[in-house]
Amino acid sequence: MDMEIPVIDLSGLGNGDATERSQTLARLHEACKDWGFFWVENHGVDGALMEEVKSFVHSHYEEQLKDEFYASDLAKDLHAAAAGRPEDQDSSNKHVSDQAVDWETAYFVRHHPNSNVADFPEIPPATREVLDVYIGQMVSLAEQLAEGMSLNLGLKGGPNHIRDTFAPPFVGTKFAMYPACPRPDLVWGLRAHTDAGGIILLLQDDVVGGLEFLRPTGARREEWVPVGPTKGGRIFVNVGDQVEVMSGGAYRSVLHRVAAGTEGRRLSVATFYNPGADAVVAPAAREAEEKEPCCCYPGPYRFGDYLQYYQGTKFEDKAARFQAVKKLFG
Ligand SMILES: O=C(O)CCC(=O)C(=O)O
Repeated sequence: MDMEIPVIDLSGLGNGDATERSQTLARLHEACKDWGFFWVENHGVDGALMEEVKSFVHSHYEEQLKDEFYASDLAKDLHAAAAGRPEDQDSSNKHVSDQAVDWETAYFVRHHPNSNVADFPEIPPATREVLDVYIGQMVSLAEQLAEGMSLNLGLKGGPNHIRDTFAPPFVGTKFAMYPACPRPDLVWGLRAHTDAGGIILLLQDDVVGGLEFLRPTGARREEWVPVGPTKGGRIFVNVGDQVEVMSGGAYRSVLHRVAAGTEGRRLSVATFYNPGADAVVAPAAREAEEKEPCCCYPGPYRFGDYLQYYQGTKFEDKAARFQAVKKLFG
């Protein structure tokens, strides 16, 4: 089975050439159906703006987060284990690896429907303006992908089906750094999970990899696929649980994790284009089908209820979560 992560050139979606548009939509459909994650290029997000965001994340980490992170109990435990002090051997290994911890330092900025950037007074006004423009472009990209997915799935609400269901969407960004880790054998950068929401757009580090996705490779076999650092201003995309539910399983949210590494700090900037808290999500009817959509998925439910349940079960089995949500909320 092909292990090259798809790269989709999105210029074909809006350049007025009907053949290119249908080929690009077909590639998007294959990537969503067979992978659940893919790279996009010529995506309409300004490269210089992406660089400004990355440089903000690096300096914010150096100035605000790094010292505190390395002073944490987790960092002290791992440094002790790496130094191999006798009292830290074995028991400290278990101590660290048994804990529900991740070797990351992150903060979450909400943009829509209301911004919480005021909670981060250390982000200067000029950077806030950069972030606003950047997020505007990321939302346009997410909407373009949502339109393509709605069309490809033939959803009854037409090209705006996903967008209308999410409205007003929740948009937020997780700014994360995975600092250099002295004992990456003892801890994950981020434990394996699927994402709760809709469409996730990731700026990846230019140098340090670590993100891995689980992909079926044949009958009952699966393999972790390393994503690697970004190339040429590409953006990494994956679909969340709500897209899986709405598509009735045609598209799947895929389990992913981040490996900690000794190499050096790794940046990731994940923008989440999700349904609003009161949006009602359910398997969506298809234009071509008379029958009711698949009943093995939960829905209709309020996304806010799903999210609350997800927060306590993020690192647990997705199928069990879907069943529990079906029982609890419909
Ligand atoms: O750091 C990454 O590349 C992925 C982060 C992620 O999966 C998450 O925050 O949910």
